[in-house]
Amino acid sequence: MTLIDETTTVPSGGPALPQVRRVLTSLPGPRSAEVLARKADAVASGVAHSVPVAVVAAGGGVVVDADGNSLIDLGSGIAVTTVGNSHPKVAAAVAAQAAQFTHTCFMISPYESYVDVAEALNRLTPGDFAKKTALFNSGAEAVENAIKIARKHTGRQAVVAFDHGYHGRTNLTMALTAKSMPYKSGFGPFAPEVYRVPGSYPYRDGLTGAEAAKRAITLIEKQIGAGNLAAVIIEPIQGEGGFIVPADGFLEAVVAWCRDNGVVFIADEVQTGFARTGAMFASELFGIEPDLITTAKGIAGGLPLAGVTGRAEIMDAAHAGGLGGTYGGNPIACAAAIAAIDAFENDGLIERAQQVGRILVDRLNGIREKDARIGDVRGHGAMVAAEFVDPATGEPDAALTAAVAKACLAEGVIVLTCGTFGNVIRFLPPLAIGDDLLNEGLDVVAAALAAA
Ligand code: PLZ
Repeated sequence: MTLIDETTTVPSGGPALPQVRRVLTSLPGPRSAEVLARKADAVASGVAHSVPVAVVAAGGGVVVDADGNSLIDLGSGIAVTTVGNSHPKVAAAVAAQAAQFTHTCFMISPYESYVDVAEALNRLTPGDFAKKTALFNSGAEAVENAIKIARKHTGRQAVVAFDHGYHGRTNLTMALTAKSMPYKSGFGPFAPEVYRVPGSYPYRDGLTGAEAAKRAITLIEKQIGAGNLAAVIIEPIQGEGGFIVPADGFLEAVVAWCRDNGVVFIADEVQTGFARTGAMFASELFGIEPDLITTAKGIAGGLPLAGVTGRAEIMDAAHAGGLGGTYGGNPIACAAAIAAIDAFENDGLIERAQQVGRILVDRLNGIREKDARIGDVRGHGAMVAAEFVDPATGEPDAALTAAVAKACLAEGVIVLTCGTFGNVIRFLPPLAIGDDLLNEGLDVVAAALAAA
């Protein structure tokens, strides 16, 4: 049980929730346990959860449960609440829009806020060329539509995705996603004309960016044929697959090959977008200008919204009525996005992500230097991970990873795991977290590892 001075300051942009770690019960506490028992009866088992609490409030760097436990949030609901949960600007924009109108269907009668979001995405995404945007509800839906657009534009069908890639849970995006359990197993058949090639995983493949790109491009040319290929889709930093940062030069070489061969290069920035990596978009870190970029997660401070943004001539390939959906670009989600984008641009959140990243990398490298069970620390900005291995063999250690995450939670710190081999702990704190709370969370991680 930990009780910390409740007067700890609330970071700017965070709501007035005490910024403290406070564990009053074992988790789940009695109130949460009741809700989770009802969940087990009422909610399909396939919809699992990793943090066994029932949330009643969240903001700044904490998540508060029904028993009064206040947990340090190092996950942001998988990189969504980057501006902070219930950010005051987002909450006010949502309330105002909800009182004005909640829905018209943009395909029936348009409204200005959708256009505002499109203009902002066209302006903020990398590339000094004419762009257009279409809005959707989820990251997977954005990815599906990016592929539709690329196929229509090129008149070709094949799509290349990469080892360790994650793009969603719908049928086409399951096909694009690499990992079988839990995302695909038993859910086939999967969409055709999706091919997978190795990418760049410097810690495990030891290749330079140029070598890894050559390996991928040779396979594409020999096994698919450039003339059959509509699109290559990749996360600039792979998220669910293990926060894999490609070697320098890899992405540039793949982009150049796509351009030379009339293939649409799609950057899936659903997890990396919106200041998360210390740049507005991770593509900027690698100096690439994707033809299309998919966005979601951080875009609207927790409201469901996603986008496809890219070269106007590609985006306009789809005929009128070929893109859309009942809720895509819902007015409340758009109002939230305008408020969140205002925070990203005007509240110094890119700089904040860089500061958070320096703390994460310094602290984790400090632990790694004394403990060889951390094989690698990597990431950019507030998207950083530690990969856990058996020091003798370098083999992934998923059991240790799970034990550390579980011990952190028992001490009131939410950390998320990821990785094809389940041996990565990823750190994705909300940027509204204070340095004190972040450091306290990392103290807990260090203690959990030492005790494991
Ligand atoms: N593309 C790069 O990271 C979502 C999902 C985890 P949706 N990642 C977290 C899970 O177990 O479902 C994601 C992503 C990248 C696409 C998606 C899909 O976004 O909004 O979940 O559909």
